[in-house]
Amino acid sequence: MQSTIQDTILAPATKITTQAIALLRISGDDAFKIINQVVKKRVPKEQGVFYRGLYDGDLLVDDVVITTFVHPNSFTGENVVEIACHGGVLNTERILQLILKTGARLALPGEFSQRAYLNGKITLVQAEGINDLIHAPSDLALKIGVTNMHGHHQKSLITLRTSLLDLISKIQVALDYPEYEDVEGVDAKSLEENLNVLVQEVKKLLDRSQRANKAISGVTTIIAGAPNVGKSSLLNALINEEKAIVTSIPGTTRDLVEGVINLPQGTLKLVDTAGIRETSNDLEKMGITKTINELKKAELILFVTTPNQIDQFTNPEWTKLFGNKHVLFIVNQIDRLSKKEQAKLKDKYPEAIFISALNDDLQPLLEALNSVFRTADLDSTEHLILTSAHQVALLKQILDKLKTAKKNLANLYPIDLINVDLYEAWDLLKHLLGETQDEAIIDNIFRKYCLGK
Ligand SMILES: Nc1nc2c(ncn2[C@@H]2O[C@H](COP(=O)(O)OP(=O)(O)OP(=O)(O)O)[C@@H](O)[C@H]2O)c(=O)[nH]1
Ligand SMILES: [Mg+2]
Repeated sequence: MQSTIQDTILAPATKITTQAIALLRISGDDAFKIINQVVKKRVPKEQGVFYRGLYDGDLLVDDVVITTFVHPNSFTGENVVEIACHGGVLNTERILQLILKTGARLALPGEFSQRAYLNGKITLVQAEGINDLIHAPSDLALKIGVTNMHGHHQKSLITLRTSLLDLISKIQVALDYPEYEDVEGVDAKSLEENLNVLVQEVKKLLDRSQRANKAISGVTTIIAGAPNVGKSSLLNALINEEKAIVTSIPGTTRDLVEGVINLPQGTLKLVDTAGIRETSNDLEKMGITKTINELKKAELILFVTTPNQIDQFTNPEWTKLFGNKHVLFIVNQIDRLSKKEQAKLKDKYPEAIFISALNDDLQPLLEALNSVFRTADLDSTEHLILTSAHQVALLKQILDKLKTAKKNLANLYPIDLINVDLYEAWDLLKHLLGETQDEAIIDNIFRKYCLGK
């Protein structure tokens, strides 16, 4: 049977596992009708919390707490009934089956949010915010999620659209009434200025969103350096797991070893590599080739040395491998030095980060890594940041359209041609605001919103 928006839907809001309480949610016209088929004492159609026995025929299944919301005052905007039952795989499954038997169907991933959106309860940015909040791997993602969920910045998208519409109307005036050349704001110079402001705003929003998304999804971070400096020890210490083999034999690591670390300001996808040196060992050579290839993909490089090899920082053999990538210079094994020797070295190399992977003394590195992501605009909650790939793609297209319009204006193209691109940008902005009726697009957006993904 085809799923429709008229169906009353059901889904566990918590994972089905052994736990004290599990939560099942029912949403749709028939939510009250359905719950009243499995209780002896009626649940009234009003907002409230009710303690009831749940029955399959005459058989008591569980004692539950039922929370009710009446359309339109619920998350989805529909009648919603939430059942807090005793957790436990079998019990939750049995109640789920019982409710399905009485006429609800299992919700598709994200269908509750989709209904909330379709009923005007939340915007797309808010829906993404909820999703981000649930799946947040870092403080940064949490902050963006909760800010967007709250709808703080919807108005900045609306302002953007208003400015664009204003510009389009001015151009339209210039088109319709070419004789009114002196109408304020419709001369070529003002139009250019307005368009420039718009381009700058969209550029900033796109740049901010891309940086935030990179920080959330993970920056590819390569740990590189000569053999035996402690690269694998550093990977293990950072991810708090003995993942890579550590030995005192130079040339231990041959294959790439990967790990992920979530820092408050963002996530790093770490790759430990084979130490680079001249070698006649074929296996080691293969590892070194892998390292060099991996360095090309790096977004951040942790270049590890030791106190007695510190001059490698300026060795052109290394620096040419790094190109103009972001490199953090790390001096490992400082536990081998006295406090006095450490102080002297720190004075001499103020840009280096001194750590001991062996002793888990990594604080200076963790601070440096956090500040790699840290920029004032990501730090504050002042500005809108878009987090979904769909939104960022739309934003890119909008920027392209605005840039084309800008170029055409500068090249003195006919003004109606400029408006074509601006109209297209406006249309895309409507999509970004979620003002689309296209069911396939909406389905696509919401299907990824599911717990436990
Ligand atoms: N004293 C001291 N020893 C360390 C430290 N970090 C690593 N080591 C030791 O240095 C040796 C090499 O460590 P690894 O982590 O295997 O070094 P690597 O850079 O991965 O070496 P390759 O895989 O051969 O390139 C091991 O004996 C480690 O115990 C440190 O901070 N202090
Ligand atoms: Mg190693």
